Amino acid sequence: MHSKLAMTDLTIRASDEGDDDSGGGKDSGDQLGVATKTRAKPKKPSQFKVLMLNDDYTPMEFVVIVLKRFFQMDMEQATRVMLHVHQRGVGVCGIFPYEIAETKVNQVMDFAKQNQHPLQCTLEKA
Ligand code: TYC
Repeated sequence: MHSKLAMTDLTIRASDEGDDDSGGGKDSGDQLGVATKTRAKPKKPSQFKVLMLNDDYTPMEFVVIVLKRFFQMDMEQATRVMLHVHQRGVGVCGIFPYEIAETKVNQVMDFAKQNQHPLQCTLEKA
């Protein structure tokens, strides 16, 4: 993950003034007392798990279709995750930034509703 770094606040460094380079580096102050600190690290976007919940009515085949269609799983992965959810009650479909996770939950819920299955899908902070 890369983040934009940070010399946006027009900091003045010793080297910009034709001064010596007293070995300070860009984050140490200099003798003129000019602010030379770079901005604190931007936070990386937080991640969210997309969870699939078990129920008694949604066909196993439908859950496999969902996992293949919306989470790019192959038949083997999708079957393994579906069986895990069937046996344990809940399972992780994937981990994504918030907006992508939310979109996937909505896509799954819409697709289940269109097909009249009670399948439930939700988000949880990773
Ligand atoms: N328990 C369902 C059945 O026996 C299958 C199922 C698996 C449903 C996973 C939902 O998220 C689910 N038909």
